[in-house]
Amino acid sequence: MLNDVVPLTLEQRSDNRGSLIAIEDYNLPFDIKRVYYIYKVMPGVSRGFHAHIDLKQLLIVVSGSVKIRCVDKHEKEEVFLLDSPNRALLIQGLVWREMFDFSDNAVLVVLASENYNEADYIRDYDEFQRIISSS
Ligand code: T46
Repeated sequence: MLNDVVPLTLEQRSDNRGSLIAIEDYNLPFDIKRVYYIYKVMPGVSRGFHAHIDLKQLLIVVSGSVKIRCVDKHEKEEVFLLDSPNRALLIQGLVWREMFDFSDNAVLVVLASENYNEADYIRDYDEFQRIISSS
């Protein structure tokens, strides 16, 4: 298991009309300050390639599928497949992430604990390694 990366199964309410999933802040280890979504990703394109200094996020693929490669502060690495709206990935520490293999209908929704702040990004892998080796 990686440090600070937790795959979650969300509770679905399904009946003969379909399914519904509700996410409320009491289900999360953070208050939601921002929501963004990524879609229409071109075939073969990868995104991410960064870590955050202080951000907690819940990633959910509400349509299609995406793979997410995470590297934790011990430089352990794992690839997670999000291929169902009831699967989510909680990322809450110094974790390098790369999203790839987006299916053509993929919609990745992200709930975040902080507003957008470019200064919170570590976009250089060498810098990420320096920070984790000194933390
Ligand atoms: C992450 C992964 C999963 C904004 O203006 N506001 C925002 O809230 C975000 C997230 C981005 N932007 C701007 C910054 C860039 O000009 O949108 C553009 C694309 O962002 P970026 O290249 O950072 O997108 P990804 O897909 O590489 O990474 C995003 C998040 O930035 C990141 O926090 O964890 O999704």
